Amino acid sequence: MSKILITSALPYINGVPHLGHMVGCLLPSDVYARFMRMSGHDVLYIAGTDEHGTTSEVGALKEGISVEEYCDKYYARHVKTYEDFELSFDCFGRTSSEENKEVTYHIFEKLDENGFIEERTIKQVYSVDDGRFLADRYITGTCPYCGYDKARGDQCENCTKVLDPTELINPRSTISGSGNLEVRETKHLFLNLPKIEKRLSEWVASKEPYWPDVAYSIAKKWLKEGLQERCITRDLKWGFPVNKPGYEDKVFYVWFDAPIGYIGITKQWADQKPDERNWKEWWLDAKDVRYVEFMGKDNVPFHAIFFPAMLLGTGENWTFVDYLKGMSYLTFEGGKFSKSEHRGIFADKAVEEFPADYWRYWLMSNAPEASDSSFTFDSFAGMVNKDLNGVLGNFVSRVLKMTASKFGKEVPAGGEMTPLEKELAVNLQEKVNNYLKYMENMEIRKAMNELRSIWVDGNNYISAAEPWTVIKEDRERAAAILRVCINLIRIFAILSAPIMPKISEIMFSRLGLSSADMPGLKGFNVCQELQFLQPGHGFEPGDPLFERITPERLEELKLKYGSQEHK
Ligand code: B3M
Ligand code: ZN
Repeated sequence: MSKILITSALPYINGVPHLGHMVGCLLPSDVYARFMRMSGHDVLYIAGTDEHGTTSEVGALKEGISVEEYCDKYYARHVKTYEDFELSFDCFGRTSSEENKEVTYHIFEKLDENGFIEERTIKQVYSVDDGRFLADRYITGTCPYCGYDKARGDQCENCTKVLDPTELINPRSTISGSGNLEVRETKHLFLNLPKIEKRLSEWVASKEPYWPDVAYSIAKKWLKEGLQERCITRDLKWGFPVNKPGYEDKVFYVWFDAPIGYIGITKQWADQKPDERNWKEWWLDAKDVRYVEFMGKDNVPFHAIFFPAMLLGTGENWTFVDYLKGMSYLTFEGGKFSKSEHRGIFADKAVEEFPADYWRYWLMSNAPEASDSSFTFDSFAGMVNKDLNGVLGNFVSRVLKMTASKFGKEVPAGGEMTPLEKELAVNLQEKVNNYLKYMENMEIRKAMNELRSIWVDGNNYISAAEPWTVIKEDRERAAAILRVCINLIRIFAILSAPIMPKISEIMFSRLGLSSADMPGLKGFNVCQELQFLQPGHGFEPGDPLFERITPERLEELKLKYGSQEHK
Protein backbone atom coordinates (compact mmCIF):
# COMPACT_ATOMS: atom_id res chain seq x y z
CA MET A 1 0.00 0.00 0.00
CA SER A 2 1.31 3.38 -0.83
CA LYS A 3 0.09 6.88 -0.15
CA ILE A 4 -1.58 8.56 -3.10
CA LEU A 5 -2.34 12.26 -2.92
CA ILE A 6 -4.90 13.31 -5.52
CA THR A 7 -6.00 16.85 -6.27
CA SER A 8 -8.46 18.30 -8.74
CA ALA A 9 -7.99 21.87 -9.96
CA LEU A 10 -9.99 24.11 -7.65
CA PRO A 11 -13.10 25.46 -9.36
CA TYR A 12 -13.66 29.21 -9.15
CA ILE A 13 -16.29 30.01 -6.58
CA ASN A 14 -18.47 32.04 -8.93
CA GLY A 15 -21.01 30.28 -11.04
CA VAL A 16 -22.06 26.70 -11.45
CA PRO A 17 -19.77 24.18 -13.08
CA HIS A 18 -20.86 22.75 -16.41
CA LEU A 19 -20.13 19.34 -17.87
CA GLY A 20 -16.83 20.63 -19.27
CA HIS A 21 -15.61 21.48 -15.75
CA MET A 22 -16.81 18.13 -14.50
CA VAL A 23 -14.93 16.15 -17.11
CA GLY A 24 -11.86 18.40 -17.06
CA CYS A 25 -10.73 17.59 -13.55
CA LEU A 26 -13.40 16.88 -10.93
CA LEU A 27 -14.81 13.66 -12.33
CA PRO A 28 -11.62 11.96 -13.58
CA SER A 29 -9.93 12.71 -10.26
CA ASP A 30 -12.87 11.15 -8.43
CA VAL A 31 -12.85 8.04 -10.60
CA TYR A 32 -9.13 7.72 -10.04
CA ALA A 33 -9.48 8.25 -6.27
CA ARG A 34 -12.20 5.61 -6.04
CA PHE A 35 -10.16 3.22 -8.14
CA MET A 36 -7.00 3.69 -6.10
CA ARG A 37 -8.91 3.20 -2.83
CA MET A 38 -10.37 -0.02 -4.21
CA SER A 39 -6.86 -1.04 -5.22
CA GLY A 40 -5.85 -0.88 -1.57
CA HIS A 41 -3.95 2.42 -1.48
CA ASP A 42 -4.04 5.03 1.24
CA VAL A 43 -5.70 7.83 -0.73
CA LEU A 44 -6.11 11.48 0.17
CA TYR A 45 -8.35 13.24 -2.30
CA ILE A 46 -8.51 17.02 -2.02
CA ALA A 47 -10.34 19.83 -3.78
CA GLY A 48 -12.17 23.03 -2.90
CA THR A 49 -13.32 26.37 -4.15
CA ASP A 50 -10.91 28.98 -5.46
CA GLU A 51 -12.38 32.09 -3.85
CA HIS A 52 -10.10 35.08 -4.17
CA GLY A 53 -9.77 37.60 -6.94
CA THR A 54 -11.89 40.18 -8.67
CA THR A 55 -14.48 37.68 -9.85
CA SER A 56 -15.80 37.27 -6.32
CA GLU A 57 -15.71 41.00 -5.61
CA VAL A 58 -17.63 41.72 -8.78
CA GLY A 59 -20.10 38.90 -8.20
CA ALA A 60 -20.83 40.08 -4.66
CA LEU A 61 -21.22 43.65 -5.87
CA LYS A 62 -23.81 42.55 -8.42
CA GLU A 63 -25.80 40.61 -5.82
CA GLY A 64 -25.53 43.40 -3.24
CA ILE A 65 -23.98 41.20 -0.55
CA SER A 66 -20.57 41.04 1.09
CA VAL A 67 -17.85 38.97 -0.54
CA GLU A 68 -17.87 36.64 2.48
CA GLU A 69 -21.61 36.06 2.13
CA TYR A 70 -21.22 35.60 -1.59
CA CYS A 71 -18.52 32.97 -1.13
CA ASP A 72 -20.49 31.15 1.59
CA LYS A 73 -23.52 31.03 -0.65
CA TYR A 74 -21.70 29.63 -3.67
CA TYR A 75 -19.52 27.34 -1.61
CA ALA A 76 -22.69 25.61 -0.38
CA ARG A 77 -23.86 25.24 -3.98
CA HIS A 78 -20.61 23.71 -5.11
CA VAL A 79 -20.74 21.26 -2.21
CA LYS A 80 -24.30 20.24 -3.07
CA THR A 81 -23.59 19.80 -6.77
CA TYR A 82 -20.52 17.66 -6.14
CA GLU A 83 -22.38 15.54 -3.62
CA ASP A 84 -25.06 14.99 -6.23
CA PHE A 85 -22.35 13.98 -8.67
CA GLU A 86 -21.02 11.55 -6.08
CA LEU A 87 -17.57 13.07 -5.87
CA SER A 88 -15.79 11.37 -2.99
CA PHE A 89 -13.45 14.10 -1.71
CA ASP A 90 -11.78 13.47 1.61
CA CYS A 91 -12.01 17.21 2.03
CA PHE A 92 -13.63 19.86 -0.13
CA GLY A 93 -12.29 23.04 1.38
CA ARG A 94 -11.78 26.69 0.49
CA THR A 95 -8.80 28.77 -0.52
CA SER A 96 -10.01 31.58 1.76
CA SER A 97 -9.58 29.46 4.92
CA GLU A 98 -7.37 30.45 7.83
CA GLU A 99 -5.38 27.30 7.21
CA ASN A 100 -4.59 28.39 3.69
CA LYS A 101 -3.63 31.83 4.88
CA GLU A 102 -1.09 30.33 7.26
CA VAL A 103 0.53 28.21 4.57
CA THR A 104 0.48 31.07 2.06
CA TYR A 105 2.20 33.38 4.53
CA HIS A 106 4.77 30.74 5.33
CA ILE A 107 5.62 30.07 1.70
CA PHE A 108 5.82 33.77 0.93
CA GLU A 109 8.13 34.41 3.88
CA LYS A 110 10.45 31.61 2.81
CA LEU A 111 10.54 32.88 -0.78
CA ASP A 112 11.31 36.37 0.50
CA GLU A 113 14.03 35.13 2.88
CA ASN A 114 15.64 33.20 0.05
CA GLY A 115 15.72 36.22 -2.23
CA PHE A 116 13.08 35.22 -4.74
CA ILE A 117 10.76 38.18 -4.13
CA GLU A 118 11.42 41.46 -5.94
CA GLU A 119 9.86 44.87 -5.50
CA ARG A 120 8.84 46.60 -8.72
CA THR A 121 6.91 49.67 -9.68
CA ILE A 122 4.56 48.69 -12.41
CA LYS A 123 2.00 50.19 -14.63
CA GLN A 124 -1.44 48.75 -14.05
CA VAL A 125 -4.68 49.17 -15.88
CA TYR A 126 -7.15 51.40 -14.05
CA SER A 127 -10.71 51.58 -15.28
CA VAL A 128 -11.93 55.14 -14.87
CA ASP A 129 -15.60 54.19 -15.32
CA ASP A 130 -15.41 51.28 -12.86
CA GLY A 131 -13.34 53.33 -10.40
CA ARG A 132 -10.84 50.51 -9.79
CA PHE A 133 -7.71 48.78 -10.91
CA LEU A 134 -8.67 45.90 -13.12
CA ALA A 135 -7.39 42.45 -12.42
CA ASP A 136 -5.79 40.94 -15.49
CA ARG A 137 -8.65 38.63 -16.21
CA TYR A 138 -11.08 41.54 -16.14
CA ILE A 139 -9.57 43.02 -19.21
CA THR A 140 -10.58 41.59 -22.57
CA GLY A 141 -8.98 42.31 -25.89
CA THR A 142 -7.32 40.83 -28.94
CA CYS A 143 -4.42 38.43 -28.40
CA PRO A 144 -1.24 39.88 -29.97
CA TYR A 145 0.01 36.37 -30.73
CA CYS A 146 -2.92 34.61 -32.36
CA GLY A 147 -5.46 37.35 -32.97
CA TYR A 148 -8.19 35.76 -30.82
CA ASP A 149 -10.53 38.65 -30.00
CA LYS A 150 -11.71 37.50 -26.57
CA ALA A 151 -8.33 36.98 -24.94
CA ARG A 152 -8.21 37.74 -21.23
CA GLY A 153 -5.53 39.98 -19.74
CA ASP A 154 -3.87 37.05 -17.94
CA GLN A 155 -3.98 34.37 -20.59
CA CYS A 156 -5.23 33.71 -24.09
CA GLU A 157 -7.61 30.79 -23.93
CA ASN A 158 -7.08 30.12 -27.60
CA CYS A 159 -3.29 29.76 -27.81
CA THR A 160 -2.69 29.27 -23.99
CA LYS A 161 -0.04 32.02 -24.05
CA VAL A 162 0.18 33.83 -20.73
CA LEU A 163 -0.27 37.55 -21.28
CA ASP A 164 0.34 40.84 -19.65
CA PRO A 165 -2.86 42.91 -19.97
CA THR A 166 -0.97 45.83 -21.47
CA GLU A 167 -0.12 43.61 -24.44
CA LEU A 168 -3.78 43.27 -25.44
CA ILE A 169 -4.92 45.04 -28.56
CA ASN A 170 -8.07 47.16 -28.08
CA PRO A 171 -8.47 46.41 -24.34
CA ARG A 172 -11.84 46.82 -22.57
CA SER A 173 -13.07 46.37 -19.02
CA THR A 174 -14.92 43.08 -18.73
CA ILE A 175 -16.97 44.52 -15.87
CA SER A 176 -18.48 47.52 -17.65
CA GLY A 177 -17.30 47.02 -21.22
CA SER A 178 -15.72 50.45 -21.03
CA GLY A 179 -12.63 51.19 -23.06
CA ASN A 180 -11.86 54.19 -20.86
CA LEU A 181 -8.79 52.64 -19.30
CA GLU A 182 -5.70 54.31 -17.92
CA VAL A 183 -2.38 52.87 -17.06
CA ARG A 184 -1.30 53.97 -13.57
CA GLU A 185 1.85 53.29 -11.60
CA THR A 186 1.81 51.19 -8.46
CA LYS A 187 4.30 49.15 -6.41
CA HIS A 188 4.05 45.37 -6.46
CA LEU A 189 5.89 42.21 -5.51
CA PHE A 190 7.23 39.81 -8.08
CA LEU A 191 8.29 36.20 -7.97
CA ASN A 192 11.69 35.97 -9.62
CA LEU A 193 11.10 32.96 -11.82
CA PRO A 194 14.29 33.39 -13.91
CA LYS A 195 16.29 32.84 -10.72
CA ILE A 196 14.58 29.46 -10.19
CA GLU A 197 14.54 28.53 -13.86
CA LYS A 198 17.58 26.28 -13.87
CA ARG A 199 16.42 24.13 -10.99
CA LEU A 200 12.94 24.08 -12.42
CA SER A 201 14.13 22.89 -15.85
CA GLU A 202 16.07 20.07 -14.22
CA TRP A 203 13.03 19.07 -12.28
CA VAL A 204 10.74 19.21 -15.34
CA ALA A 205 13.25 17.19 -17.39
CA SER A 206 13.21 14.49 -14.72
CA LYS A 207 9.45 14.19 -15.28
CA GLU A 208 9.60 13.47 -18.98
CA PRO A 209 9.16 9.70 -18.74
CA TYR A 210 6.21 10.06 -16.37
CA TRP A 211 4.07 12.96 -17.45
CA PRO A 212 1.54 12.62 -20.27
CA ASP A 213 2.41 14.45 -23.48
CA VAL A 214 -0.15 17.24 -23.04
CA ALA A 215 1.42 18.30 -19.75
CA TYR A 216 5.04 17.76 -20.61
CA SER A 217 4.91 19.59 -23.94
CA ILE A 218 3.23 22.64 -22.39
CA ALA A 219 5.85 22.79 -19.64
CA LYS A 220 8.70 22.40 -22.14
CA LYS A 221 7.30 25.08 -24.41
CA TRP A 222 7.19 27.45 -21.48
CA LEU A 223 10.72 26.82 -20.42
CA LYS A 224 11.92 27.17 -23.98
CA GLU A 225 10.35 30.59 -24.24
CA GLY A 226 12.12 31.57 -21.03
CA LEU A 227 10.51 32.48 -17.72
CA GLN A 228 9.74 36.01 -16.67
CA GLU A 229 9.20 37.58 -13.29
CA ARG A 230 5.60 37.24 -12.26
CA CYS A 231 3.62 39.74 -10.20
CA ILE A 232 2.10 38.05 -7.13
CA THR A 233 0.24 40.96 -5.52
CA ARG A 234 -2.90 42.86 -6.48
CA ASP A 235 -4.73 46.07 -5.61
CA LEU A 236 -7.86 44.43 -4.31
CA LYS A 237 -9.67 44.19 -1.00
CA TRP A 238 -10.67 40.55 -1.17
CA GLY A 239 -7.76 38.19 -0.68
CA PHE A 240 -5.01 37.55 1.85
CA PRO A 241 -3.40 40.85 2.82
CA VAL A 242 0.28 40.73 1.91
CA ASN A 243 2.40 39.99 5.00
CA LYS A 244 5.18 42.44 4.23
CA PRO A 245 5.56 45.97 5.57
CA GLY A 246 4.48 48.54 3.03
CA TYR A 247 2.17 46.12 1.24
CA GLU A 248 -0.58 45.69 3.82
CA ASP A 249 -3.15 47.33 1.57
CA LYS A 250 -2.55 44.84 -1.20
CA VAL A 251 -3.53 41.20 -1.42
CA PHE A 252 -1.90 38.14 -2.92
CA TYR A 253 -2.68 37.33 -6.53
CA VAL A 254 -5.31 34.60 -6.74
CA TRP A 255 -2.95 32.25 -8.60
CA PHE A 256 -0.45 32.59 -5.76
CA ASP A 257 -2.68 31.26 -3.00
CA ALA A 258 -4.84 28.96 -5.18
CA PRO A 259 -2.34 26.11 -5.68
CA ILE A 260 -1.16 26.56 -2.11
CA GLY A 261 -4.83 25.82 -1.46
CA TYR A 262 -4.14 22.13 -2.02
CA ILE A 263 -1.92 22.26 1.06
CA GLY A 264 -4.26 24.61 2.94
CA ILE A 265 -7.21 22.30 2.32
CA THR A 266 -5.20 19.30 3.48
CA LYS A 267 -4.60 21.31 6.65
CA GLN A 268 -8.35 21.94 6.92
CA TRP A 269 -8.87 18.20 6.62
CA ALA A 270 -6.25 17.49 9.29
CA ASP A 271 -7.67 20.14 11.62
CA GLN A 272 -10.98 18.25 11.70
CA LYS A 273 -9.26 15.38 13.54
CA PRO A 274 -5.95 16.69 14.86
CA ASP A 275 -5.24 13.55 16.90
CA GLU A 276 -5.38 11.28 13.89
CA ARG A 277 -4.37 13.38 10.94
CA ASN A 278 -1.24 15.23 10.05
CA TRP A 279 -1.03 17.37 6.92
CA LYS A 280 2.74 17.25 6.86
CA GLU A 281 2.69 13.51 6.31
CA TRP A 282 1.35 14.37 2.88
CA TRP A 283 3.15 17.58 2.07
CA LEU A 284 6.30 18.38 4.00
CA ASP A 285 9.18 15.93 4.37
CA ALA A 286 6.58 13.37 3.43
CA LYS A 287 7.70 9.86 2.69
CA ASP A 288 6.33 7.60 -0.04
CA VAL A 289 3.66 9.96 -1.29
CA ARG A 290 2.76 9.76 -4.95
CA TYR A 291 1.10 13.03 -5.96
CA VAL A 292 -1.30 13.12 -8.93
CA GLU A 293 -2.96 16.32 -10.15
CA PHE A 294 -5.93 16.65 -12.50
CA MET A 295 -6.72 19.80 -14.45
CA GLY A 296 -7.83 21.33 -17.72
CA LYS A 297 -4.93 22.01 -20.10
CA ASP A 298 -5.16 25.79 -19.63
CA ASN A 299 -4.17 25.22 -15.99
CA VAL A 300 -1.06 23.20 -16.83
CA PRO A 301 1.44 26.11 -16.83
CA PHE A 302 0.43 27.07 -13.32
CA HIS A 303 0.87 23.52 -12.06
CA ALA A 304 3.93 22.53 -14.06
CA ILE A 305 5.81 25.82 -13.69
CA PHE A 306 4.53 28.37 -11.16
CA PHE A 307 3.53 26.17 -8.29
CA PRO A 308 6.62 23.94 -8.42
CA ALA A 309 8.77 27.09 -8.73
CA MET A 310 7.14 28.54 -5.62
CA LEU A 311 7.77 25.35 -3.69
CA LEU A 312 11.36 25.01 -4.96
CA GLY A 313 12.09 28.58 -3.93
CA THR A 314 11.25 27.88 -0.29
CA GLY A 315 14.20 25.50 -0.10
CA GLU A 316 11.97 23.14 1.85
CA ASN A 317 11.16 19.55 1.09
CA TRP A 318 7.62 19.82 -0.27
CA THR A 319 5.73 17.14 -2.15
CA PHE A 320 5.95 17.81 -5.89
CA VAL A 321 3.56 16.55 -8.50
CA ASP A 322 4.51 13.12 -9.86
CA TYR A 323 1.85 12.83 -12.50
CA LEU A 324 -0.06 15.67 -14.04
CA LYS A 325 -3.16 14.75 -15.97
CA GLY A 326 -4.02 17.67 -18.24
CA MET A 327 -7.35 17.29 -20.01
CA SER A 328 -8.46 18.92 -23.23
CA TYR A 329 -11.83 20.65 -23.60
CA LEU A 330 -15.36 19.41 -23.88
CA THR A 331 -17.57 21.41 -26.19
CA PHE A 332 -21.35 21.42 -26.22
CA GLU A 333 -22.84 20.27 -29.51
CA GLY A 334 -19.65 21.55 -31.17
CA GLY A 335 -19.85 25.04 -29.58
CA LYS A 336 -19.14 26.66 -26.25
CA PHE A 337 -21.02 26.15 -23.02
CA SER A 338 -22.55 29.50 -22.15
CA LYS A 339 -24.62 30.28 -19.10
CA SER A 340 -25.63 33.70 -20.34
CA GLU A 341 -26.73 32.34 -23.72
CA HIS A 342 -28.52 29.39 -22.12
CA ARG A 343 -26.51 26.91 -24.05
CA GLY A 344 -25.17 23.73 -22.56
CA ILE A 345 -26.02 21.61 -19.61
CA PHE A 346 -24.74 22.63 -16.20
CA ALA A 347 -23.95 20.15 -13.48
CA ASP A 348 -26.80 21.12 -11.15
CA LYS A 349 -29.40 20.74 -13.92
CA ALA A 350 -27.81 17.61 -15.28
CA VAL A 351 -28.52 15.66 -12.09
CA GLU A 352 -32.13 16.90 -12.10
CA GLU A 353 -32.61 15.28 -15.52
CA PHE A 354 -30.83 11.97 -14.97
CA PRO A 355 -28.96 10.23 -12.16
CA ALA A 356 -25.33 11.29 -11.90
CA ASP A 357 -24.09 7.88 -13.02
CA TYR A 358 -25.54 8.36 -16.50
CA TRP A 359 -23.45 11.53 -16.89
CA ARG A 360 -20.44 9.99 -15.26
CA TYR A 361 -20.61 7.10 -17.71
CA TRP A 362 -20.93 9.30 -20.78
CA LEU A 363 -18.31 11.79 -19.64
CA MET A 364 -15.71 9.16 -18.85
CA SER A 365 -16.41 7.25 -22.08
CA ASN A 366 -15.86 10.45 -24.04
CA ALA A 367 -13.22 12.07 -21.87
CA PRO A 368 -11.28 14.71 -23.84
CA GLU A 369 -7.89 13.14 -23.26
CA ALA A 370 -5.77 13.43 -26.38
CA SER A 371 -8.01 16.00 -28.05
CA ASP A 372 -11.21 17.94 -27.48
CA SER A 373 -14.52 16.11 -27.56
CA SER A 374 -18.06 17.30 -28.00
CA PHE A 375 -21.08 16.57 -25.86
CA THR A 376 -24.20 15.95 -27.89
CA PHE A 377 -27.54 14.77 -26.62
CA ASP A 378 -27.72 12.29 -29.50
CA SER A 379 -24.54 10.64 -28.34
CA PHE A 380 -25.65 10.77 -24.70
CA ALA A 381 -29.02 9.15 -25.45
CA GLY A 382 -27.30 6.63 -27.72
CA MET A 383 -24.95 5.48 -24.98
CA VAL A 384 -27.58 5.44 -22.26
CA ASN A 385 -29.89 3.37 -24.43
CA LYS A 386 -27.35 1.09 -25.98
CA ASP A 387 -24.63 0.51 -23.39
CA LEU A 388 -26.42 1.11 -20.13
CA ASN A 389 -29.88 -0.17 -20.99
CA GLY A 390 -29.18 -2.55 -23.82
CA VAL A 391 -26.05 -4.19 -22.53
CA LEU A 392 -25.64 -3.79 -18.77
CA GLY A 393 -29.24 -3.20 -17.61
CA ASN A 394 -30.67 -5.83 -19.89
CA PHE A 395 -28.22 -8.47 -18.72
CA VAL A 396 -28.99 -7.82 -15.06
CA SER A 397 -32.77 -7.92 -15.40
CA ARG A 398 -32.80 -10.84 -17.80
CA VAL A 399 -30.63 -13.00 -15.55
CA LEU A 400 -32.35 -12.16 -12.28
CA LYS A 401 -35.87 -12.43 -13.68
CA MET A 402 -35.27 -15.73 -15.41
CA THR A 403 -33.58 -17.23 -12.36
CA ALA A 404 -36.38 -16.02 -10.07
CA SER A 405 -39.06 -17.48 -12.31
CA LYS A 406 -37.38 -20.85 -12.90
CA PHE A 407 -35.57 -21.44 -9.60
CA GLY A 408 -36.81 -18.85 -7.11
CA LYS A 409 -34.96 -15.88 -5.68
CA GLU A 410 -31.82 -17.71 -4.69
CA VAL A 411 -28.63 -18.57 -6.51
CA PRO A 412 -29.53 -21.99 -7.96
CA ALA A 413 -27.64 -25.19 -7.13
CA GLY A 414 -26.48 -27.90 -9.48
CA GLY A 415 -24.24 -28.41 -12.50
CA GLU A 416 -20.64 -27.29 -12.79
CA MET A 417 -18.25 -25.25 -14.90
CA THR A 418 -17.69 -26.51 -18.43
CA PRO A 419 -15.10 -25.49 -21.03
CA LEU A 420 -17.46 -22.67 -22.06
CA GLU A 421 -17.19 -21.06 -18.60
CA LYS A 422 -13.46 -21.68 -18.47
CA GLU A 423 -13.08 -19.89 -21.78
CA LEU A 424 -15.23 -17.03 -20.50
CA ALA A 425 -13.04 -16.75 -17.40
CA VAL A 426 -9.85 -16.66 -19.45
CA ASN A 427 -11.19 -13.99 -21.81
CA LEU A 428 -12.54 -11.90 -19.01
CA GLN A 429 -9.35 -12.14 -17.01
CA GLU A 430 -7.42 -10.62 -19.87
CA LYS A 431 -9.90 -7.78 -20.23
CA VAL A 432 -10.01 -7.18 -16.49
CA ASN A 433 -6.22 -6.99 -16.40
CA ASN A 434 -6.32 -4.44 -19.20
CA TYR A 435 -9.04 -2.47 -17.48
CA LEU A 436 -7.06 -2.33 -14.24
CA LYS A 437 -3.89 -1.34 -16.07
CA TYR A 438 -5.63 1.46 -18.00
CA MET A 439 -7.32 2.79 -14.88
CA GLU A 440 -4.03 2.77 -13.04
CA ASN A 441 -2.41 4.68 -15.93
CA MET A 442 -5.38 7.04 -16.19
CA GLU A 443 -6.03 6.08 -19.79
CA ILE A 444 -9.68 6.73 -19.25
CA ARG A 445 -11.18 6.05 -22.65
CA LYS A 446 -9.26 2.81 -23.04
CA ALA A 447 -10.43 1.70 -19.61
CA MET A 448 -14.03 2.50 -20.54
CA ASN A 449 -13.76 0.46 -23.74
CA GLU A 450 -12.58 -2.54 -21.76
CA LEU A 451 -15.36 -2.16 -19.21
CA ARG A 452 -17.98 -2.04 -21.97
CA SER A 453 -16.42 -5.01 -23.65
CA ILE A 454 -16.54 -6.96 -20.36
CA TRP A 455 -20.31 -6.31 -20.15
CA VAL A 456 -20.68 -7.39 -23.78
CA ASP A 457 -18.91 -10.66 -23.00
CA GLY A 458 -21.54 -11.37 -20.36
CA ASN A 459 -24.27 -10.92 -22.95
CA ASN A 460 -22.43 -13.05 -25.45
CA TYR A 461 -21.98 -15.76 -22.87
CA ILE A 462 -25.67 -16.00 -22.01
CA SER A 463 -26.61 -15.92 -25.69
CA ALA A 464 -24.21 -18.78 -26.42
CA ALA A 465 -25.13 -20.80 -23.33
CA GLU A 466 -28.91 -20.37 -23.90
CA PRO A 467 -30.16 -21.30 -20.44
CA TRP A 468 -33.76 -20.76 -21.65
CA THR A 469 -33.36 -23.65 -24.12
CA VAL A 470 -31.09 -25.82 -22.01
CA ILE A 471 -33.51 -25.79 -19.09
CA LYS A 472 -36.02 -27.84 -21.03
CA GLU A 473 -33.67 -30.81 -21.04
CA ASP A 474 -31.04 -30.20 -18.38
CA ARG A 475 -32.16 -28.23 -15.36
CA GLU A 476 -28.83 -28.64 -13.58
CA ARG A 477 -26.89 -27.18 -16.49
CA ALA A 478 -29.28 -24.22 -16.70
CA ALA A 479 -28.74 -23.64 -12.97
CA ALA A 480 -24.97 -23.63 -13.47
CA ILE A 481 -25.25 -21.10 -16.31
CA LEU A 482 -27.47 -18.77 -14.34
CA ARG A 483 -25.22 -19.07 -11.31
CA VAL A 484 -22.32 -17.90 -13.44
CA CYS A 485 -24.46 -15.05 -14.78
CA ILE A 486 -25.43 -13.89 -11.29
CA ASN A 487 -21.78 -13.87 -10.36
CA LEU A 488 -21.09 -11.90 -13.51
CA ILE A 489 -23.51 -9.25 -12.26
CA ARG A 490 -21.46 -8.98 -9.09
CA ILE A 491 -18.24 -8.71 -11.13
CA PHE A 492 -19.77 -5.99 -13.31
CA ALA A 493 -20.86 -4.08 -10.21
CA ILE A 494 -17.37 -4.24 -8.72
CA LEU A 495 -15.59 -3.13 -11.87
CA SER A 496 -18.11 -0.36 -12.56
CA ALA A 497 -17.94 1.04 -9.03
CA PRO A 498 -15.34 3.78 -9.65
CA ILE A 499 -17.32 5.05 -12.64
CA MET A 500 -20.92 4.50 -11.52
CA PRO A 501 -20.87 4.19 -7.74
CA LYS A 502 -24.66 4.39 -7.22
CA ILE A 503 -25.55 1.89 -9.92
CA SER A 504 -22.91 -0.42 -8.56
CA GLU A 505 -24.49 -0.11 -5.11
CA ILE A 506 -27.94 -0.88 -6.54
CA MET A 507 -26.58 -3.93 -8.33
CA PHE A 508 -25.01 -5.05 -5.09
CA SER A 509 -28.24 -4.56 -3.17
CA ARG A 510 -30.13 -6.67 -5.73
CA LEU A 511 -27.66 -9.40 -4.86
CA GLY A 512 -28.25 -8.95 -1.14
CA LEU A 513 -24.84 -7.28 -0.72
CA SER A 514 -23.86 -3.91 0.71
CA SER A 515 -20.94 -1.60 0.09
CA ALA A 516 -19.18 -3.27 3.02
CA ASP A 517 -19.04 -6.40 0.85
CA MET A 518 -17.14 -4.60 -1.92
CA PRO A 519 -13.85 -6.45 -2.37
CA GLY A 520 -10.54 -4.90 -3.34
CA LEU A 521 -9.35 -4.93 -6.93
CA LYS A 522 -5.84 -6.12 -6.21
CA GLY A 523 -5.19 -9.53 -7.73
CA PHE A 524 -8.75 -9.69 -9.03
CA ASN A 525 -9.28 -13.31 -10.04
CA VAL A 526 -12.18 -13.80 -12.42
CA CYS A 527 -12.33 -17.57 -12.03
CA GLN A 528 -12.71 -17.26 -8.26
CA GLU A 529 -15.13 -14.37 -8.47
CA LEU A 530 -17.33 -16.35 -10.84
CA GLN A 531 -17.94 -18.77 -8.00
CA PHE A 532 -18.23 -16.23 -5.21
CA LEU A 533 -22.01 -16.26 -4.71
CA GLN A 534 -22.91 -19.78 -3.68
CA PRO A 535 -26.18 -21.71 -4.11
CA GLY A 536 -28.83 -20.52 -1.68
CA HIS A 537 -27.67 -16.88 -1.65
CA GLY A 538 -30.78 -14.67 -1.95
CA PHE A 539 -31.39 -11.87 -4.50
CA GLU A 540 -34.16 -9.52 -5.65
CA PRO A 541 -34.81 -8.96 -9.38
CA GLY A 542 -36.04 -5.36 -8.87
CA ASP A 543 -36.94 -2.77 -11.50
CA PRO A 544 -34.90 -2.01 -14.62
CA LEU A 545 -31.60 -0.40 -13.65
CA PHE A 546 -31.76 2.38 -16.23
CA GLU A 547 -34.36 4.60 -17.83
CA ARG A 548 -34.54 4.61 -21.63
CA ILE A 549 -34.37 7.97 -23.36
CA THR A 550 -37.21 8.14 -25.87
CA PRO A 551 -36.97 10.18 -29.11
CA GLU A 552 -39.53 12.64 -27.63
CA ARG A 553 -37.48 13.13 -24.48
CA LEU A 554 -34.38 13.59 -26.61
CA GLU A 555 -36.03 16.39 -28.60
CA GLU A 556 -37.20 18.05 -25.38
CA LEU A 557 -33.67 18.00 -23.97
CA LYS A 558 -32.19 19.50 -27.10
CA LEU A 559 -34.71 22.29 -27.07
CA LYS A 560 -34.33 22.98 -23.38
CA TYR A 561 -30.54 23.22 -23.41
CA GLY A 562 -30.03 25.08 -26.65
CA SER A 563 -28.58 22.32 -28.83
CA GLN A 564 -30.16 23.65 -32.00
CA GLU A 565 -27.98 26.78 -31.98
CA HIS A 566 -25.06 24.69 -33.10
CA LYS A 567 -26.67 22.44 -35.63
N1 B3M B 1 -9.58 28.18 -10.40
C1 B3M B 1 -8.84 27.98 -12.73
C2 B3M B 1 -9.94 27.15 -13.24
O1 B3M B 1 -10.87 26.79 -12.52
C3 B3M B 1 -8.49 27.89 -11.29
C4 B3M B 1 -7.80 26.61 -10.93
C5 B3M B 1 -7.05 26.73 -9.68
S1 B3M B 1 -6.17 25.29 -9.34
C6 B3M B 1 -5.14 25.66 -8.09
O2 B3M B 1 -9.90 26.88 -14.43
ZN1 ZN C 1 -3.73 33.86 -28.44
